[in-house]
Amino acid sequence: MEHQIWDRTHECMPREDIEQLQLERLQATVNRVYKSVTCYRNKFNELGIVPEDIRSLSDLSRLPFTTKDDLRLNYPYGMFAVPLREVVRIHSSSGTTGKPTVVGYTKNDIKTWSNLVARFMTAAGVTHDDVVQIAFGYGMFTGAFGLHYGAETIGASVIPMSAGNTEKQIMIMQDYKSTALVCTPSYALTLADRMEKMGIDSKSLSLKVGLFGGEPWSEAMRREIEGRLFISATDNYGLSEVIGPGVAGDCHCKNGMHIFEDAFIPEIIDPETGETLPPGNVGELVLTTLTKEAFPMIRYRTRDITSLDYTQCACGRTLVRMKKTMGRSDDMIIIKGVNVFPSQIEEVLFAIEGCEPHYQLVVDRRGSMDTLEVHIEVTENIFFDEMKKQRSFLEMVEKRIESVIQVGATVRLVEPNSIPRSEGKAQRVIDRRSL
Ligand code: DLL
Repeated sequence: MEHQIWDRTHECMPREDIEQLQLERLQATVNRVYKSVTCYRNKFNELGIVPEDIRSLSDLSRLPFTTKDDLRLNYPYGMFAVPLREVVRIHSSSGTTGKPTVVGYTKNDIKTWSNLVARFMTAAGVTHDDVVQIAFGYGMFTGAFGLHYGAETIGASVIPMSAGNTEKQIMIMQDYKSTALVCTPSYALTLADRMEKMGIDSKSLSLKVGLFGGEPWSEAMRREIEGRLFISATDNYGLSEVIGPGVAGDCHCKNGMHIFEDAFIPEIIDPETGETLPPGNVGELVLTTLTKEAFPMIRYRTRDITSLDYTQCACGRTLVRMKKTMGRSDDMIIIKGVNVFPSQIEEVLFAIEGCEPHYQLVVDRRGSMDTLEVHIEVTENIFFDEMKKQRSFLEMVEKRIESVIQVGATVRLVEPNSIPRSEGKAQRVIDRRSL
C-alpha cells in the first residue's frame, strides 16, 4: 500500500527550516496576544517581558505558562484574541469541576483545523475512497466536528452518526459499508462486545481503519481492538484548549504520534518545578499554538504526561513524535507516595487470560491511609469458578499489578458486564476520597 502524506511541505521539512518557521510564527503570535489579550499582556508585564524579547526559540521558556485556571478566570470570552464578530464557532471542554472552558474559531481557524485533521487521517491511511463513520458526540465536544471536517477535506464520505446507539452504529456499519471508524478507544471495545453478543463476525464488515482518540489507551488495548475488529487501530491526540483533535496522530509505523510542529511548539516540563526538560524525558506536555487566530495559546499546560522523540521516523515525516500519553497528571493516583496511572494497570490486565478489557480503579481512604481497589470484569468461567481457583487467580493478578506499580492493590473480580460501558470517554478512576 502506498502511504500518502497530506502536506509534504510541512510534514517533511528539514529541522532547521521547521525551527525557522516556528520562530517567525511564534514572534507573530506573541505580538498579537500582547496587543489583544489582557491576560497575556498582564502576565508578560509582571515578568517584565515584551514581545521583542523573543529572539530565538529558546526564549520560549521565558514566557509564562497558561493554565486551565487562566481560562476559567477569563470565562467565557476573555482569552479571545479577535472580536466576537470574527468568531464563527464556539466549543467548550467538559470540565468535571467548575465552569467549562470556552474556545473560539475564526473562519481561517476552521480551515487550519480541517487541514490538520486531514493530515493525521491521511497518515492513518484514510483516503477519498473511504466511508468514515463518526461515532463521537456532535455538540460542544470538538471530537466529532474536527474529524468530520478533516474527512470531508480529504474527500471521504462522512456518516455523522454521533455517539451512542450502539446497535444502530453496527447496522449502519454493515449496511453503509463503513471503512473507517472514528470514536474513543473504549467505545471501539463497546462496539466489539456488542457485535459479539449480536453474533456478528467483524470480519464480515468493511472496516479497515480506526481513528481513536480523546482518552488514554495502552498498546495492549490497541492489540485487543485490532484483533477483535480486524482493523488498523490508530491513535490521535488533541485538546479543546489547543484546537481539538489535530495536534498529533499516528502514521502507519504507529511508533509515536507526529506533532504538527508548523502549528504547535511542544515542550516537556517537570510538572513540579515547571523547568523545561531535555528531549526524551518524561514529563508534562506544554503546547504553544502558532497559527490560531481566535484563541492562541501560549505555553498551555496540558497535564498530559508523555515524552518526545526527535529521531527520524520511517514514514518520511520529520515531525517530532510524542509517546502514547500515560494519562493526565490529574488522573494520576498517588498511593502511599507512589504515582500510579490507570494505563499501567491496563497493560497488566490486558495480558492476562480471563480478564475482560473492562476495569475501574477505586481510590478511597481508610483513616489516613489511601487504598486502591482494582475492579476487573472476568470471563464467566472464572467468575463462577470454585473459590480456590478464583482465589489463586486473584492472587496472581494482584502480584502482577504490584510488580508493575510497586504498591499493593486489592483486586475485586466483578461479573461480566457490570462495569458501565463507555459511549465516549471511559471513566477509569473513581476517587471516593473527594466525595
Ligand atoms: O478530547 C480532543 C480530541 C477529540 C482528541 C477526539 C482526539 C480525538 P478534550 O475533551 O478537551 O478534547 O480533552 C482533552 O483528552 O488533554 C488528554 O488528556 C485526553 N486525550 C485526548 N486525546 C488523547 C489520546 C479532546 N489520543 C484531553 N491519548 C487531553 C490520550 C488523550 N489522551
